[in-house]
Amino acid sequence: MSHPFFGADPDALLAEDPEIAEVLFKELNRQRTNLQLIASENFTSSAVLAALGSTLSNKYAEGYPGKRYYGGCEEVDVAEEIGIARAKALFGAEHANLQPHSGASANIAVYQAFTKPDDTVLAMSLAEGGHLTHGSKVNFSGKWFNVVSYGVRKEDERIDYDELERLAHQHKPKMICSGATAYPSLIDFKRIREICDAVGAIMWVDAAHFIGLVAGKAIPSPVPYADAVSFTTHKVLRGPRGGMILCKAEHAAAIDKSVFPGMQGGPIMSAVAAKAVALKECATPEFHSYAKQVIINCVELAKAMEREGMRAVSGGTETHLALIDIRSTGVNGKVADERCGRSGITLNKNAIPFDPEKPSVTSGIRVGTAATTTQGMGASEMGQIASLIARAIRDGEDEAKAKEIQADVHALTAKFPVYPAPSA
Ligand code: DSN
Repeated sequence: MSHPFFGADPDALLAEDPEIAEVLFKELNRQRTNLQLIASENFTSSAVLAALGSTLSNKYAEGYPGKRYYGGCEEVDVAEEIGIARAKALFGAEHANLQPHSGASANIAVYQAFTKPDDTVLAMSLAEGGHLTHGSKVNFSGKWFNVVSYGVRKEDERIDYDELERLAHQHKPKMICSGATAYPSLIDFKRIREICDAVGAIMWVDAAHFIGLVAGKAIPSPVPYADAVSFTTHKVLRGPRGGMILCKAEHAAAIDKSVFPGMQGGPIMSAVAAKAVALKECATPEFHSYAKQVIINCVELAKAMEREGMRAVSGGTETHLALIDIRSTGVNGKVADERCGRSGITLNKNAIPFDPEKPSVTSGIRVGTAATTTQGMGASEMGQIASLIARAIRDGEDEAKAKEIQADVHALTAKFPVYPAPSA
């Protein structure tokens, strides 16, 4: 292939739709110049973006490789087969399904494969770090299932495994879910497997946040223990926006049927191909070093936030994210989020365990190091980032001071450019 032209042409977009081209231009500029600290975001490679913006987007491919409901799937079949093989090899999984459009879609498929409406499911409370799809009352999971929640201990803000075990014996859930969106510590999957076995529950791990660290061999894997592991592909894993499910061979047919035709129609084959590209990148020594550095950076960032007078929930982090209790600043999470945004720092307000504030206000912020580590930042930059966040929380209401902080943010990010500079 000497002419790597796959159909996507920026010049065509510029000529045909300058309004949308301008959005793309400005978003690239925002990502290059501001600090990206949202723990669930990252910068994919240009190779992943090329697969995503390709003609594979045009193809209907309902079904699975070799068993499609449409003709002309011979090329996309190859992409999906390569992706499945890479996922199985990378994670040592018995089966992989790359078709879920998102993490929530993957989770719906897991519920449907293993449970029926009104069944009891044990999952981590959203207020203490879980996810909407783990039983929130405003989500299908909380509406259709009897979800019993477990949480963290007050004294150390780590999962209360004894409570989890007690609840499992009391409620006899059909399925136990572990995994969270705002939990900085490692999860004891062996202990959860033992609890599942004792009560005959399916063990489901929603690994969306940390699967990239598992892929990079930086933290222990849930795959040997779990019946099914669902996740998004765009967080530390650094793939395209989308979902994926790994499972034991005995559950392969149930999971595949649950994804299609149970929950989705045609897969987005450009996203499936882009997932395959990301999985290849994850198997490299460079990605392994990256995953380890993400954690080193986050540990440093949490320590630096403590030096700035704020408290890291659970005493720090063992992963890619830290949850910071900012009550000492006298500013709530909502206001801190807004002040940081005004200062060129993108992060999110987040409830801390036993938060006295409403979920729309919160007493904390969540910070992650997936994106800044992709940029090449190291431990020494984490101190600067903590100081910029502290300045923004303190002074970001004042427009002139917010501009000063923004200028310092831009000076830092200019040293670590992501993607080639756009030419206007
Ligand atoms: N929205 C994601 C997060 O930020 O953690 C979870 O789905």
